[in-house]
Amino acid sequence: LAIGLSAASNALADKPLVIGFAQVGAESEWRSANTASIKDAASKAGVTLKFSDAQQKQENQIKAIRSYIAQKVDVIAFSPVVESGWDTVLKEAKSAKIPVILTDRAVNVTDKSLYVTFIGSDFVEEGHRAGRWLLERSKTMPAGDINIVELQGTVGSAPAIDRKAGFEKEIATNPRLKIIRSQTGDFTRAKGKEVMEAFLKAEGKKINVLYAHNDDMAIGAIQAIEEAGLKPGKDILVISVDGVKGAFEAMMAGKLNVTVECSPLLGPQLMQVAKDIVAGKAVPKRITTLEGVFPAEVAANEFPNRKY
Ligand code: GYE
Repeated sequence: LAIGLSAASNALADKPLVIGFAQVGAESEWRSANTASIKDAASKAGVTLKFSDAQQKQENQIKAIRSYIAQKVDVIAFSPVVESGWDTVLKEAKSAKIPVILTDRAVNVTDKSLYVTFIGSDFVEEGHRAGRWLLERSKTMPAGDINIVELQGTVGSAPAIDRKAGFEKEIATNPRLKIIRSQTGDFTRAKGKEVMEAFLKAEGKKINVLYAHNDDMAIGAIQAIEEAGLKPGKDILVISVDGVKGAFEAMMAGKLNVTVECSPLLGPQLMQVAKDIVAGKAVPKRITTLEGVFPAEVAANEFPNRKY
């Protein structure tokens, strides 16, 4: 590891580890589960956690990171709202010799030494999985175009960029599958509903499929579909990502067709990795979360096993 922690590591044996965590916000069920996982894991690991909520604004996250630098925390961890614009503040952390761990979302920096490791899902793969489910399903659908509307996550965020790219690449293998509208719903239920209303107004019954980058937007959109007098899950197939309880409930009600799992339970891994870094152990640059795909057919069986 390039980051110098030599003197610090001895003293740390008796002092609890202090981690400053800059969270994205509280925009979704996923995010609430992620926050709970981090807080819970910190207390179980005897870690002192300083926690801030950026309300989905990069400037708030930058401020929080600067305050953690000023407070000389042992480790800074954060889930970057968007991918770009982190070079300056990460350089400040590096000069202060505070190791940085990215959780959940990636950053776009040319100097990869600005963070130690990135723990989180493979969002491109999630997009592929969503696309693959639709490719299979399309075999049973009547001939002709299959018109898709897409609800994107937060503009410029890693999951929105990657889930879009993976899905597009996958469905490009079948020319019947066409994305006719695509807009951000900022990962929230309210925006998901609002944007779906606009899609329905513009395209009406032409819409065959909704692909939402997270469950919350899908759940908001399901309401819009019902209010328009259509049946979500039947008249319009609904595909989303995360696998939160609300998605399983929607699947059991027949309103959501499939959710691609993305685990928010990153807390225990984060605490372990932070301790390893401070102890001077080498950690992998990329730690990928393992996850599955849950179609509606298995929802009732899986529901009791869901942890978020
Ligand atoms: O899918 C969404 C949340 O970054 C993976 O952020 C996370 C995403 C998650 O708001 O629900």
